[in-house]
Amino acid sequence: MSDAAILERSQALPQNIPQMDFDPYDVEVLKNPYPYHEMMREAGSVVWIRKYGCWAVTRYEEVRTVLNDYQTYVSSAGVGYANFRTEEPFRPPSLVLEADPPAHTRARKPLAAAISNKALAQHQEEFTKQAKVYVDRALEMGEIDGSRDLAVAYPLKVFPDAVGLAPDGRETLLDYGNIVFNAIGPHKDNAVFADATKNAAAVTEWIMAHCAREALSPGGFGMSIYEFADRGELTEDEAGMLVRSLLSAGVDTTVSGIGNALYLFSKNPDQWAKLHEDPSLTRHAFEEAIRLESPVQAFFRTASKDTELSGVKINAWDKVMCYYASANRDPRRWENPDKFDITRNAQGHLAFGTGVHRCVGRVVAWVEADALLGELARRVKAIEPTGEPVLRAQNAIRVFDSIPMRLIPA
Ligand code: OVV
Repeated sequence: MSDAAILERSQALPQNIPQMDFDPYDVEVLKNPYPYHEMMREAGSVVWIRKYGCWAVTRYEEVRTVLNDYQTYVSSAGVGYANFRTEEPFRPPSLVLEADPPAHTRARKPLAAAISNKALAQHQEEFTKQAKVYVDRALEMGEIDGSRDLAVAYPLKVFPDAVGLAPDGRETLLDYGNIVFNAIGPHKDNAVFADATKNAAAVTEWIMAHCAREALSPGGFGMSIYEFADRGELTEDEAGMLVRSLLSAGVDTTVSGIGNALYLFSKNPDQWAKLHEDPSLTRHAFEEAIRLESPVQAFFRTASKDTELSGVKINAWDKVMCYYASANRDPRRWENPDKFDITRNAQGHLAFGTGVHRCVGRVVAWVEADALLGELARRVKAIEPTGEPVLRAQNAIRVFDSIPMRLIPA
């Protein structure tokens, strides 16, 4: 939509629909989003974002409703602000993320098989061993950057290893993830997106080369996707595209989840004391951490027809921004929602989404978090902040580039 068309549409909306004037992609908002989430939640069940001419849902109930109705709210027009109906997609669409059933169902199956519990069990020992290596190193250093030395270093070792990639050039995975997730936001007049995509051509070329069969070692998640091609269930190109999905979705998300957990623990020493006392709470604590500091803050859906959502008329092909991070702090759903409490039951949080698109890789995230945070829980008595954490301005992901901390050994 042109700016003029957006203005016209905004002016024509019924009086009772809350219209938001702030820019969700302003750097200041990205760095301090929660007051804006609260403002939207309190304004109404569905709000209109004037700057972009799209809807936003921020309450738990409406986010769930939209995500669970994949026929009305489709992913095939893109899960970012860009509308694939009227705009050329930024990259060839993902076969899973940017697809609807039945194509989505068919594409998801090989991904789910590649990272099934059985497949993961074969890598479990290595994930555990590497957690010891990285925690040993961190304890030796004493003062560390929780982001660089743990939240980035560990996933960037174990995940590409499990996929079957060679060790060289892995930082490119971070650059690519940063491109893909920033592309969820607006592309026009957006400095964050422009900055992330400066080297997009070279980064994309590296990624696509590493999605090829020749780049993948036997026994990894990547090669097991190519086994579907061997059986004629996927074309060679489709297999490559699904490996691209692994590489797109598998790194930044876990880097963020683990880092956000470390950040929360550094700010809440009583919660770390609890975890140290009972490391069997690790999984529970990780779920609570990603409820409160959700790696993916929001994805979009697109209305496939005229519809109504909580009494608000949505037009066919309108974009709807679904705020997982806000649903996860909705006081209508959570008691004391802004409190980090590792003993609370965080089940039902929407950090992995819900419905047919619910994160297919969450098992990998759990294995990584269990291994690394579990090892820390056993061996670290206290985590002390030694400086201010630095948040990255990112259009979709909440991630710290730096979390200075001191680890006190048990
Ligand atoms: C969940 C997710 C995020 C980013 C990319 C993809 C999936 C993909 O399939 O490429």
